[in-house]
Amino acid sequence: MNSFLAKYDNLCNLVNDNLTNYIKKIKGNRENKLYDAMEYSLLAGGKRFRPVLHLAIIDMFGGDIDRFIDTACAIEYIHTYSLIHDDLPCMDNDEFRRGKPTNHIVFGEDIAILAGDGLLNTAYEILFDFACDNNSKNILEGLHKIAIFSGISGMIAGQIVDIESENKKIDLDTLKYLHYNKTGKLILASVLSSADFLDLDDYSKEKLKLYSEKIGFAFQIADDILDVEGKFEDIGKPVGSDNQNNKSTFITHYGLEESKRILLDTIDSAIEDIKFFDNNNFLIDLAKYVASRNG
Ligand code: GRG
Repeated sequence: MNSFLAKYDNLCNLVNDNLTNYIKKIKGNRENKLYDAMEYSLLAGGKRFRPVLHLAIIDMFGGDIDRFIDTACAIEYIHTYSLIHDDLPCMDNDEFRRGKPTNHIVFGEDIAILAGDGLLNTAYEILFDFACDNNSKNILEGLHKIAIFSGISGMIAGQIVDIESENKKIDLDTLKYLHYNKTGKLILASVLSSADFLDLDDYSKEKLKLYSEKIGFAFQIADDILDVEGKFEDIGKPVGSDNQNNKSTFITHYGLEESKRILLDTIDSAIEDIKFFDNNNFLIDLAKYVASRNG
């Protein structure tokens, strides 16, 4: 295994090992369908891309990753809640996610809504615990960014445009706005919260912002390409769902080959941004991974 994959695995395992600690503590030995549903989606797989990115930034600047494992897990809770709600019959009505039946298929719609709500609220319990133990202005600013970028000025703002764009051909600016918010903002939050936690200077934060915006854009183009060219075993959901749901995507706007070119150009540009920093190998390889991932 090359050193990038070994390090990715390491960070990923750290997240996986700690992911359900908080729920287990509350659940104790009681049977509880809500906690089961929350755990089901958390442990159904997933690349852990956002928490890995969060910890990788901490590591690149010499921070102590163990100190930030809880904030990394909280980001994955927010991501997982968004997937559960996005899959609901009233939203995208998807039956598979991460290679397994979606939460509402297994637990029913009522429990799935509560499992999503539960994950979102638990994320904030974790973040507030962290704030109580680390009460300084830069830490609170980082936590604030996670809230803003996953909220109505971020991921939820993208989701509403997505819903309102169903069965419509939308223009490129709207498509970019949608994905900048829906997909990009939580990726941005994962990076910029780390930058705040480490109290980096403004110029470094600006460079990291450029890097993560490009990574978020590339992540979505790759997602659109995989929806055309991927395999169920790798992407964990049926191929061709965007087409079936009549969605505007980067492929419907640019075509497949041009989308691939834009993806590679975007990654090259993100790499230029991160080269500004020392100790940047992992973040360079992470950018390349976004372009070459098959799931
Ligand atoms: C319901 C408020 C609310 C928001 C939902 C993020 C989102 C908004 C929906 C997810 C649907 C989707 C397919 C988005 C496109 C890109 C994306 C975020 C894919 C899923 O993330 P991955 O590839 O998934 O990191 P894993 O399973 O690896 O965690």
